[in-house]
Amino acid sequence: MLRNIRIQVVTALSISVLMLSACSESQTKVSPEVENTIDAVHAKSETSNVIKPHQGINLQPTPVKMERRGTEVFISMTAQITDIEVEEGYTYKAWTFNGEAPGPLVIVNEGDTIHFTLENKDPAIPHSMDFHAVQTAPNKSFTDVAPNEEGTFTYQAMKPGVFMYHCGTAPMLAHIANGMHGVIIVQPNDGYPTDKEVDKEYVVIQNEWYKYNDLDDMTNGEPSQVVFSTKALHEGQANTNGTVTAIKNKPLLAKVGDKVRIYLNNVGPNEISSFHVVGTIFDDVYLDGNPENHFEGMQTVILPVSGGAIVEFTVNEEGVYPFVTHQMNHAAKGAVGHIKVTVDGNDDGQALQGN
Ligand SMILES: [Cu+2]
Repeated sequence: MLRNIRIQVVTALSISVLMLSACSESQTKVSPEVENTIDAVHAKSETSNVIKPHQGINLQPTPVKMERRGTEVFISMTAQITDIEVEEGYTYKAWTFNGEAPGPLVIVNEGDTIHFTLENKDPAIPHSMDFHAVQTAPNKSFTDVAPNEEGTFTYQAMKPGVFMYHCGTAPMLAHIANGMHGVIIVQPNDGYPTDKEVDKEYVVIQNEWYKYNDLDDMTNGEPSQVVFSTKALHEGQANTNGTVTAIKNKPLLAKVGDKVRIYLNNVGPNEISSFHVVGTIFDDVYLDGNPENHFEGMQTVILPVSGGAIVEFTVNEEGVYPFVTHQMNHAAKGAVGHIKVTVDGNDDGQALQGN
């Protein structure tokens, strides 16, 4: 038993060191060609590929408005142009919901009626909202809202889960890849069978970025960054954008012996995710976040684009547990985060290994 544990520890450490070195190499030892590309992309984002009406616009993030009256939920969000740091020193003039990319976390209950208002603060192009959490005719409920106008739509969230939302305006790929995506959680009325076992819970979202507003690269190219972000589910948790170092610099925290739950979604727009937490096996998994889709003992969970899951695992030993998409080329482009496990569950302030 002890021997097995030791093998697991050594394996976890060596894999994490490998990944950390791969990741830090991609961030610190950038070749001149890549540097030039980044400069070119950056320059482009400031000039040619920023459509004229967006030049000079950088709206501050706007809090989501949400009001509940029984099972009627009134949600107001904005479409707005806001600068998002994608990687240190590289800012992307993103098309966003509420000035975040991925957009703000939305949480409703199974059976709620959602009255959703989109305020389009973009002076130039229409935007829209497609909630995967609802069943409705898209040509009536997910329609475009014109620049400087508002649209209100009503639908019900009848199935529990961890769903993607995104702008559905054409060309949809450009709207999603430029930052208009996010997650809506529909909480099951009867909860999950493992609710009572869970000590800590977090939300993690994967997305990827391409050359600025370059539909050809978004269609035919490879992502320049693949990233994780986290959205605060409880007070005191970090709320980050899809930035290469976001979760690397702000690890998720847990205490020795905790069962950790992560609500996951991969908002793409193009690449699948193979979500794995180094040094653990998932005790419980709910694919798409539906309590009926209960799996046990999984090492890696595949998330199709727009797919969600809840993963739960127990951390029995103090240390740093990296999480990755196990598609290593994507981990090397940024999709690495960390869970720091300490005796008391607080950050001990020590630098993460390899940083
Ligand atoms: Cu849009």
